[in-house]
Amino acid sequence: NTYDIAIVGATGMVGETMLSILAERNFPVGKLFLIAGENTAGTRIEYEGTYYQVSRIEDFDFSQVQIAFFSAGSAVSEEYAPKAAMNGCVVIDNTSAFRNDPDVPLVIPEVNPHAVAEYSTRGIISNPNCSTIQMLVALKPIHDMVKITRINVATYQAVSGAGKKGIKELAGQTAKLLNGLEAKSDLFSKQIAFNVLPHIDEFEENGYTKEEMKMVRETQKIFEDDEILVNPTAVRVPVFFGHSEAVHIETREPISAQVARELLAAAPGVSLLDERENGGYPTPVSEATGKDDVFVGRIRSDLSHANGLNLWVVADNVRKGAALNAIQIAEILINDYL
Ligand code: 2RA
Repeated sequence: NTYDIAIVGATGMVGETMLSILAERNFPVGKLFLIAGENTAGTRIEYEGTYYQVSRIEDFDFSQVQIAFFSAGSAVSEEYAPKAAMNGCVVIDNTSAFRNDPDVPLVIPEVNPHAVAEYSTRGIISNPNCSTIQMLVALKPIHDMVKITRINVATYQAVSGAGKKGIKELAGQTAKLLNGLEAKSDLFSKQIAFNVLPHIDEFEENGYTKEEMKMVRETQKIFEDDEILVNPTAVRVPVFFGHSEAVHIETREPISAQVARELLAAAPGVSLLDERENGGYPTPVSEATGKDDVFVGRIRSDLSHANGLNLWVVADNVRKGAALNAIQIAEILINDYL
């Protein structure tokens, strides 16, 4: 069995990564259609030895495909994903457009694979935000054992989360500054090179940013637990690939660092690097970039709280944070439902 696939946003960071992961995992691709906005339509892209012309979404008939991956921004998903689903294909959407829709499953294969069963309600499955995915892959085994009641998290997010433009801005500013030239900011609100910005996406009424509120809302939906309290601060840092997170949890039952370490060592999709010595912890550059796993280290009891535990969680935000997770959802879909 092969499956005819469309990738919307094929020339973007996530689209390109999805193509390479589809090949890496020998996904049974039948016909492949690459779709992008008008500014990159017409590009030719090679996949498994064949060249494909990127076409414009306005001209595309989604009844030609069984699965359509969307990663071209929320506006494109809002406009075209329902139409694509009406044409009989299953949409796996990487944007935030439908994540809070009760009729749209929000899936992390290592955490709530059963939720894929709801795909046919709207014909859309949402991929969670990258910062939510890596956090919940790490927290799932602990939550299952001792129930997490509260999560405090500070994120350190790579500029690739803002796409190719984010990478370009960090590289450009760094080069300019190292040559004693002025560095201006276009994409980010302030200089990102040699700096950190406590602001990702827009501000909401309550003073949190949309990026932070994604982690609150998505955690409650994916864990199917409206009581779990989440208190995020999302920060942009001058790193190209790989989001890091300082996670501080409170659990209903106490759990020791040692038990947490054992749980995580056996957890699907997790690589443990937790040695109390030089280099005994994961970083975006040395471990996560280009890899599929979520890396966890710095596990220690919270010295300020009886039922508290701290962990450091790092993952490639473009792979597990978006492209890989979406393809793992598609694998569940074709193995169990289509
Ligand atoms: C970011 N998570 O890092 C958001 C969207 N990818 O910018």
